[in-house]
Formats: sequence, structure tokens, C-alpha cells
Amino acid sequence: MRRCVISLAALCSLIACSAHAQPPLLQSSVPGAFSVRYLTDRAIVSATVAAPEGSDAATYTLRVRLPERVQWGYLGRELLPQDAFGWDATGSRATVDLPFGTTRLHLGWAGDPCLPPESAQVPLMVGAEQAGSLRALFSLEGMEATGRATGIGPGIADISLALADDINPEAVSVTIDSATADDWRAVEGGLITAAPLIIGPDPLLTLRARSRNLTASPIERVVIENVRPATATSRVPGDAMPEGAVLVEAEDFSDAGGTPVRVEPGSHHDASGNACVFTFIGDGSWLEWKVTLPTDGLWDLYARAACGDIGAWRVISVDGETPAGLELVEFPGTGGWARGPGQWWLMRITGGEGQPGPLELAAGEHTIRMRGVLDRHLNMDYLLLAPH
Ligand SMILES: [Ca+2]
Repeated sequence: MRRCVISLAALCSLIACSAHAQPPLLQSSVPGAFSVRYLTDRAIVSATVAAPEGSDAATYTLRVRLPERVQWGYLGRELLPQDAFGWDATGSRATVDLPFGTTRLHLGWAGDPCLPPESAQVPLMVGAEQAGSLRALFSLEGMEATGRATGIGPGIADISLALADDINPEAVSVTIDSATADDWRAVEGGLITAAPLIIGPDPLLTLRARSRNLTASPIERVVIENVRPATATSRVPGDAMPEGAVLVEAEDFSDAGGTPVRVEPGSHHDASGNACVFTFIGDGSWLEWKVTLPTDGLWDLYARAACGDIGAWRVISVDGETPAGLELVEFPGTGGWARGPGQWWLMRITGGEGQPGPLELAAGEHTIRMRGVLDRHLNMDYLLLAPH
């Protein structure tokens, strides 16, 4: 019986419109919807073909052009026996009979037959304790694994990866909440982040590894190490302004980035200078202030702030450097956003009991930057630098 071969050239954008008389990339004995994708070792064909009305055939025939002779094939996740496909050397085409319906076919011409695993679990540790696991999904280009660590954060921490296989560190990244680490140092048996990461409460982690033809996770486990809690600010008794303090209004910021903050005179209750900064979001947005100090010496940083949430977190840097302990600073909830009285609190950030030490600063202009992290808003009225 002569088969009715229907050219699908018009259906497939991958089919070269060559002037040379090459056979099309795909030919099917029954029309349907097809796509074909070529990788370095295989072609992957997705096909949806319905049995013709009145036909009692169980299969149809697909011809797929390959650069080299077909060596192996998978139908779905099932390895096809060698006699399941033929080879038309003249047209450089593999021939395979497929069942009607929706199928996915891999036809390989190089290497050993392999399919990425369907899924895997990668343990997520906090120190030596398991705090969760990442569910890994694979593609031919790599792996993506996601999961949550429970019972930790907020704080800062290092992330290390125990490796099951050699992998190029440049092909690996970890995203925690919204921050991504892709700069690694090699340590024995694995990798560790080059800089600490901020982690939120019960952080969500996504591990990505770009590597072709993985047969298992190249990462044996993910470890959150050296967890340091956020540095707590302390409310100044009576919100009394310390002596000799240099004040800079929050609304007089000199530079800003990210989501614009709002400043509207008279917007909030009892604001110094009749204005404050609000809608200062913890989405990586930042503000910068210039402060001019009269003398060299040890200075402490304060901020008058209001937070109607459970608290808010900021990264604070001075003249472009983040002093130890200011990598993650926690402001408490003050009972409201200062639309009413008693909700602006003067918070001490350095030099208090159990706090990071005072800042050693020379006379002259300095730049203070605050960057919002972990999604929480903070309203700010002013900053102070006061002699320690
Ligand atoms: Ca103000």
C-alpha cells in the first residue's frame, strides 16, 4: 500500500526554505501539529496527531531529518528498541512509527541515550540540621530546585553547596527571596557564597544549575551557614535628642534608587520640618543623605522612624562601606505609620549596649545610605549623628 505522505513544511518554522531540493525536516503520514527542536546530540519532536476518521490504524509514520544517523530514541520516557526506527540514508532521515495522540520523541545521533530525571530532592540544611528540601526539576539544559527553609531568619548567612559532581561554578546560582548569589568560592567538596546573603523569615530558595544532560542533581545538599540575626535598634528613652547631634531631614535625601519614595509636606503627624519620607519599600530601594560633621571623632547613628508593620529591615552604609553589624538592621514596629501621635520613635543604631560600635568619622561631609530589604516599609523623619 502506498502511504500518503503529507509535507509539513508550511507548519514548521524550522524547516529551511532552501532553494536546494532537501527533504523537509519533518514528514508525517497523517497530518497533525508538530514541533521539532535540535540540540547538539538529538532532535526533540512534539507531535499531536489524531487517527483519521474510519481508520483502524494504530500508528502513523514520522520522518525526521537528522544531521547524522540515528543511534537511539525515546518515546516519552521509554527507550525505544533499535528496531523501532529506520534510517533513510539518502534523505538523512530517521523513520519511526508513532501511536496517535500527543507524543514526545527524542531521536539522538551522538553519545549514550539519556533523558534528564523527572525530579529529585536536594536536602536543605541549616548548619548540621535539615530545615527543608528543594524539589528539583530537570530539563536538557539543567536543573532548577526550589524549597523553603523553616525556622530561620531574618538574618544574614553564607550559603554553601556540597557537590556530587564537578560543575562550573559560573553555571550555579542560588536565589533567596529576591537576592541572587552567583559568585562562589571553592571550598573542599563544594562551593560557598563569596559574600553573605540576607535571608528573610522562612526563606524561599531556588537553586539553578545550567548543565547539559544531567542524570542527577550535581548538588548533593544546600547548607545555610553562619546565620547571624539582624542587628536590633533601641528606642532612645523619651525619644530625647542626644546632645550635639547633627540632624539631617529624611526628606532632604541627596540621591535615591529603586521605587520612588513619597514626600508630601504635612502628610504625617508631628514630622520635623513638616515632612517625612514614606513609601520607603524593602524591595532594594535606597536613599542617600549627606551629613557634614564639625569634628573628627566617634559618632553614633540614630533615626526617627515609624513602622506600622511587625518591623522593617535596612542595610546601612557609610561612605560606600557597610560597617560590621549594619549589614541588616531591624527597626521595630512603632504602632503605626505616624498618621497619629506617638508613632515616631527615635531609634539608636550604633554605640548602644549590644550594638555595633560607634562610627569613626572625620570632620566634613559623609554619605549615609539605607537600602530597604525583606519587603517591609519604613517611614523616616530624620537621621542624627551624635557624638558617642
Ligand atoms: Ca522630617
